[in-house]
Order: sequence, then C-alpha cells, then structure tokens
Amino acid sequence: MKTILLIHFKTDLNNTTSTTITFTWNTSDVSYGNYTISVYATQTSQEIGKVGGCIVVTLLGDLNADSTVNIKDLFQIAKAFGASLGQEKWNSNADLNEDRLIKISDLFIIAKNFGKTLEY
Ligand SMILES: [Ca+2]
Ligand SMILES: [Ca+2]
Repeated sequence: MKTILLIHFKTDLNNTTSTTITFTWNTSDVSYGNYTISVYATQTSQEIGKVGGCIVVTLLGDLNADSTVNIKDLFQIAKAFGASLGQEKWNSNADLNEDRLIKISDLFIIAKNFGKTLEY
C-alpha cells in the first residue's frame, strides 16, 4: 500500500441507525497502485465505528484491477452491459464514463485502452 487516506467525521448516529457517506477522490494526479482508505465515525469523544477498504488506482478500463486491460475486462463489462444504477447486474467499475449506465460508450473506453499494461 502506498498511501493511507483518512476520513474522519462526527455524527449523531447511535448503534441502531446508519448512514451513507459519499465522497469523491480525484485520482488524476495520483500514481497507480493500491491505497487504503479508513473512515472513522465519532460521536462527541466516543468512537462508534471504523471501516476501511482498499482502492486500486489503475488504468482506465482495467475493471478487475490486474494492471492490464484485456479480455477479462471485456467479460466483466459484458456481464453488466445494459444495466443502470441499482439494477442487479450493475457493476460500478464498468461505468467508466460515470453516467450511471453501462453502455457502448463504456465499451469504447475499454477498446481505447485495450492491451495496455501497467509496470510498477
Ligand atoms: Ca484488467
Ligand atoms: Ca457509463
């Protein structure tokens, strides 16, 4: 892991409620690689929750994050093709132009990068 990105917020939630927090991370100036994101939720001085995850910054079109754009990525977009946000076959990684629909314009982006491979 290259970098740890920390998100910390205060909330009035208790242990029977939940919330969804959305944030945007502009990766245009970020080097390729794996990043850890941690989120801490605190209530006054008491910590009530901590979650985290891994984000991979990779080539546009590398849907499975294996550092190359190839047939495996086409297979993933094919499985999600035609889906919109919220539908069962929706895959947010396949929505490359972020219009909440998996369609031909997303496939064009993969085609443009097809065969590219990252070398760390
Ligand atoms: Ca890939
Ligand atoms: Ca799309």
